[in-house]
Amino acid sequence: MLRRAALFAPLLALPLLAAIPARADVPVGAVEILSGPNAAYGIAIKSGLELALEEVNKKGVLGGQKIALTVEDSAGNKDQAINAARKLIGRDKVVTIIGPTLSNEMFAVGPVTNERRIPTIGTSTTATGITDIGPFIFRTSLPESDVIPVTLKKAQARGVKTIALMYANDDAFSKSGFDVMQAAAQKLGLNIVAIESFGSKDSDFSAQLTKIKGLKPDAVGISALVEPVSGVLLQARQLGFGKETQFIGGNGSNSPKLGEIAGAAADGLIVGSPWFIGKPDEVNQAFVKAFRAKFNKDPDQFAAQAYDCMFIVAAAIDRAGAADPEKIRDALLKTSFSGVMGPFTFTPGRDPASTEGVVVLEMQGGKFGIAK
Ligand code: 1QQ
Repeated sequence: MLRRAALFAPLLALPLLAAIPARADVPVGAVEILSGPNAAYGIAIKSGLELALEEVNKKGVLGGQKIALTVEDSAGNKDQAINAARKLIGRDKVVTIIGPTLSNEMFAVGPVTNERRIPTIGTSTTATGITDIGPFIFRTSLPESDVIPVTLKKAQARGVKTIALMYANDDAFSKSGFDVMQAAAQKLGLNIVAIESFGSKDSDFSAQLTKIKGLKPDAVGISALVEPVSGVLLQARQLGFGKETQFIGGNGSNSPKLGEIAGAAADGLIVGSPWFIGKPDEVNQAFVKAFRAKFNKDPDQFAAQAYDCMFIVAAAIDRAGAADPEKIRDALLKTSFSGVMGPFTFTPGRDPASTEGVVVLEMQGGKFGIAK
């Protein structure tokens, strides 16, 4: 009996231990597109977040607490995105939300999460006006207004003088990207010969493309998400657009999905990007290696941006000193981070401060390389 009691002696210490509150996880949410036609974006983002989280949780935050990440699927749908955010706030008590994926969704979700005073950070939202939604809305993605002018400059350097613009008129990112393309083209003195729009779910672009073909522009700029951009390119090739036409995309085109859907039809398309897989610095190369090992495929821009964001959030929680959304918001503003995207700080308006490092990529054989 005595020996037995000795064995259980450590249990006597338990009531004492129980008096110390358990170190609860810090709940963080993400609203991303995991199903439907735009799932490639959200799945890349989720992968980037999860890879970073493994590293973050080795040390934890706030002296050893783990971040518990819950990713909800928005399916690219505004109402579903709002419901997802409400669930994350109400059920999971998240202290920060990453996402949603599309600007279109952020314009719906942002007002809700801003009102609930939950810091909400887009990692892929590039439309004009995202952070104007309110003081709790941040983004780590470079807006199209910082990227498109660089892309058009590249096209001009390649000899482009005339351009036709096409855009999806039912998506906030696509419309905003078009406005930016138009303004940037005008600023560079390019001659805009045609402006044509379509719906994101359209599959027939022949009327618009036939009209544009007759005008023989040097370039065609397309502001849309990856499925319609792919559809436009496939049909353009059928209608006889060849290498003489410089196709130009926006952030929606900067996905390997473009090569998967459009194949050789996407060859030659150029797009500006804040990140490139071949970035030689050690941090990026380690990220690419770890991503390949975990997911058995290459990361894309969306994964890279999400990867950095998770570290930015973890550091902000630490600086906040508590799992408190208000304090995390203030701490986010003091972000000073260097990740796979390079050095990162927020402007007082909660946009990325540095526009350095934009590279122009060109699609060739289903892969993006540096445009020459
Ligand atoms: C936006 C975008 C999309 C291409 C993200 C996937 O840039 O909606 O703002």
